[in-house]
Amino acid sequence: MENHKKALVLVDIQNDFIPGGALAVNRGDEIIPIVNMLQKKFELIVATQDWHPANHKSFASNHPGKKPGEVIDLNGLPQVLWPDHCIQGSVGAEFHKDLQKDKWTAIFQKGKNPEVDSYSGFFDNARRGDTGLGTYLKEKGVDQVYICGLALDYCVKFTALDSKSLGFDTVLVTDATRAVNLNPEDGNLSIQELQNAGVKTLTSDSILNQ
Ligand code: VGL
Ligand code: ZN
Repeated sequence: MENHKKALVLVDIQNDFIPGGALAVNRGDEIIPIVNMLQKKFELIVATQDWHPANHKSFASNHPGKKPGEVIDLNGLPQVLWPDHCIQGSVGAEFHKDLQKDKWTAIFQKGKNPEVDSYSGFFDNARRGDTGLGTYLKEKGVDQVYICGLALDYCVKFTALDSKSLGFDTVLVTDATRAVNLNPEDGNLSIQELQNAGVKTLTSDSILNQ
């Protein structure tokens, strides 16, 4: 086995992305027991948290006449409009109650600037704001980043792409994520896009059995 320093990054496993939540990801709850088992295999675990002010411009409600799912131009970037979700301090923004949290060493919040969305746990969508996650992992000597969470076609995908671009050997745990699938193939296309970018894909059983 190679001598890697590994980290597990848990992306946005928050109530609003779980069935019953404001931006529910179909079968998003199914990843919770898998993620909890995965956590037993890692010494370094961090989480990201979507954390929006109520006036965030990714919310359709802040654009009169617009509906969730429509795409607008937001300060020069295409922006999918979402239902209000993960509002700072709300129950929807809390991590799922069954998610094990005791081993986490840091939480990186994102999406705080109302003028730009932030799918990646590293940078905002304009790649200007930086959560500090990349510096944190480098300071810990991490070279291999395992990624799971919600949602595959948005925050998980962009977190994995940024991880790879920052030079981390990056692994997506394919059964520990679920997609929004605004278009039914978005999840599958995301996996292809990640593989094309050099992100590796593994299922949890291969990690749990090693
Ligand atoms: C997410 C849409 C909007 C995600 C966050 O966590 O994938 N998706 N905000
Ligand atoms: Zn969001």
